[in-house]
Amino acid sequence: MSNTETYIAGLKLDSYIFNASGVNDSVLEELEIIANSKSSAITMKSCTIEPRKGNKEPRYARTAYGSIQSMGLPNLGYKKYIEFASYFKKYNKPVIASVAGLCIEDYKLLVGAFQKSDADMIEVNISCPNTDNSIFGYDFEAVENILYDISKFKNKPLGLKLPAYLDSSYNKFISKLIRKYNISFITCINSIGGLIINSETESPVIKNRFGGISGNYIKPIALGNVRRLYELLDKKVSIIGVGGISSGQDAFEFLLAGADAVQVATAFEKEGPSCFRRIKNELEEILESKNYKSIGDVKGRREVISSPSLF
Ligand code: RRO
Repeated sequence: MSNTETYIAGLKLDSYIFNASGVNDSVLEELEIIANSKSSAITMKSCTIEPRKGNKEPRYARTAYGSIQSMGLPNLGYKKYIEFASYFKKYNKPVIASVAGLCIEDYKLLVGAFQKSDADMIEVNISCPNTDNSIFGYDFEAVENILYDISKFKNKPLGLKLPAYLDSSYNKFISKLIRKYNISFITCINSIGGLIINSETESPVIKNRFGGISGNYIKPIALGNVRRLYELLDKKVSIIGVGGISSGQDAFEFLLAGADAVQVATAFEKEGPSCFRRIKNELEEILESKNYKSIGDVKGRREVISSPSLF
């Protein structure tokens, strides 16, 4: 029997699959559903210093190949998520806090607060496509300022939720900063800004018109980012892949590309919490059919992807 246990930043996860920040994870009742599912961790909604209502509805739409949304960071404010981190300890799976600053200075307060909380890891979101700010992750000076401020706190693993980089030179820049500031894990990628138009109604499918595109549309871009960063970073930096994972086969492709675990967003919104068990089971079946006993067995085979002899 194969198993999909894995490690992120030294913390054990019972399976390779868990929820991505941003889908049905803003309030206690929603988080409780994730806690009771086969998601191997509980990732909470990215939070800001003050609570936010988010953007006008309709702000989420399922579409042919995934989804578009402009949620606009609706959240209860960081103090609530600090309470939730304590509450969810009893589930014995890692609780991941996600923080999103509206300006560079916010990150210091947010990360400092979660460093003193019961959260097990902190994902620092520098890639939200739906606020009035430009995406910090595309401004390397801003990223360096954020990292300088937050890397002073040393106790809990810190990760960066990255935007999609569409040119490898950007992967190189960000990997230098990740190494310089000893970031423990990265989550790549966030949704990618775009527009989806319904040709029947002749209008955009969400109120805000533009929004973050997720699901199948972005899977190859996510895989490319995971692989490039896997090749650029020390293997001590854990990589969480996200972007279009809705089956065990998708998860297996991310594993081959270099991801240590994957998060699920669009498929969770569409299918509900059963997706975590289903994708885990499908991944186990693939591993078994290929005679891999564990995630570690496949990791040893990853360099095959680098080899031109495959083609
Ligand atoms: O809340 C959002 O609009 C949102 C966030 Br914080 C994010 O990181 N990514 C995204 O697609 N939407």
